[in-house]
Amino acid sequence: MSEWWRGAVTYQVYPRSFQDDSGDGVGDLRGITRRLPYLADLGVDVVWLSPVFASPMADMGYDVSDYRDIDPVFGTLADFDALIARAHDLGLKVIVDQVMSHSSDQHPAFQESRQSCDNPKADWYVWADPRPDGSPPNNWLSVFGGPAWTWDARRRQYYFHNFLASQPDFNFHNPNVVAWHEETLRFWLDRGLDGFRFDTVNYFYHDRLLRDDAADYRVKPEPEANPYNMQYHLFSKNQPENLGWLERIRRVLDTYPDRTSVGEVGETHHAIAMMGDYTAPGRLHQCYSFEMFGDDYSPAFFRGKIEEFFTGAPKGWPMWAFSNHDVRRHLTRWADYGASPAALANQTAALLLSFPGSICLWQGEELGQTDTELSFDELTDPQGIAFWPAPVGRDNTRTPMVWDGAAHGGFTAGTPWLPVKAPQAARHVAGQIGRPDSVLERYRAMIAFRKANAALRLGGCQFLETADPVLAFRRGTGADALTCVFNLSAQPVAVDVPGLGDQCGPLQTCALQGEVLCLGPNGFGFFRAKT
Ligand code: GLO
Repeated sequence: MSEWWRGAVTYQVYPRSFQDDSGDGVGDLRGITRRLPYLADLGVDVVWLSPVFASPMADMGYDVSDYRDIDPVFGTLADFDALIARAHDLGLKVIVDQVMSHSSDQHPAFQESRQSCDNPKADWYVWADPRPDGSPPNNWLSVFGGPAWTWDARRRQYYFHNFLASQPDFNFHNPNVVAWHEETLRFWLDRGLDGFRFDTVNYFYHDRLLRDDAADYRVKPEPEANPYNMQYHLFSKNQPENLGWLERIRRVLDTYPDRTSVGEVGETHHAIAMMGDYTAPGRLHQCYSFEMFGDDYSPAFFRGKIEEFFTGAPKGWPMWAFSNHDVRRHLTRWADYGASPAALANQTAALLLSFPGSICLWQGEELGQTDTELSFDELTDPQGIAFWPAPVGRDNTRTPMVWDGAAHGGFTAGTPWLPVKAPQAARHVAGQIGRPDSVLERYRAMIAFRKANAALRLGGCQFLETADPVLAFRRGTGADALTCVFNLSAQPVAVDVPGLGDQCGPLQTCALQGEVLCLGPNGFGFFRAKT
């Protein structure tokens, strides 16, 4: 079994927004297939597709109504097979989001389950009687607002949903549910898929006793925009039974050669420890979380997260990302730390792509994209609408990929489902390709540099003691070792880093004068250690 995924670079495609070939304003599989050479040229190893399965799209595909078919808006199973074949021809792997914790309420299993308390699917979802006063069985809340329980008049019971009421949670305590999900995995693996990104891997199981979540773990005393963040989720998720299910998933994957898995840990309190636990030997290959999606851009922050992971889980494997389809783009979040958007984009490319673990890029970050400003009327995301005007940013980051200077950035010949606006429209692929100083070409150079250096992909990571705002670490050992130094601020800084060695790598924005390294605003450099 090859471990090709260790240290690899994944590129997340949001199918609705990547390339529309049909002209209906929504991206599709044929559009993605047409653009695969762009991704192969960029040098990434893996393409991760956000969900493409049949769905009423209440949560843009994270609400699946048929786990074994493609939604017509994206194409057909034949289009999917063609995408995989083309990707493999180009040397790219493909993984797809699997949203197994919950389905759509339109899924036939839920439709059957809600009919009565004794039908064959009655126990496939989480049903519970009301309390004597008619209220929900406990205090569990939904991530998307309101209680996590919705009343069903026919069954005269509540059903549980961690997300929308139209996303009922499966009951993983039922072995038939687990076995059925395993069959779905085999269905896609048999088609040649290289693995999965598993949505919300800490949400599969719930406490059978339905005990109340706690309110004693508040980070801030004042109310949050989302009351979900005012609870500590001891019982609605994060159950120990999750681990056994991850081990079963791994056993399925291991019956196929060279597959991988990435688990998304959706947790605010102990996400790093959970990533380690969930990637212990025999469990998932890699885990991903929201840990680097906040506002902090300090040396202590990055050092703290990376050290915490590898100290706690020397045998685990993280996947790091700075942005995705659920959060504001990092060039928007960290704008205050950038001398200019381009300087910050170049630095964040170099920083992320020199981290130990695997790396995930979010579509458009290689163009230096920022969030699109949208009015309330333009929003489509239920979370963004529920918590307006809190900066949730899911629509703002999901606007279409910008390919050229044509209408709608060349994304569609129709009317795009989310608008392409200035200044994002100007940062198009066609205008950056072949221009060595563009953000796109710097990403390409940095991806190639990581690929060419085993120290960056697979080497250990030792942090050097440098003062703020400098972050410095050594990757790998011996003659291959590289020292990576970053000035995480918009002001120039000089720093004394003994024994740096020779400058190397494609993206230097610093000068070495004796032992003193002069780093420009957002400057950084790579050095080959002297042996
Ligand atoms: C993050 C997912 C998110 C979905 C949610 C429900 O957690 O990527 O987009 O809305 O998980 O499936």
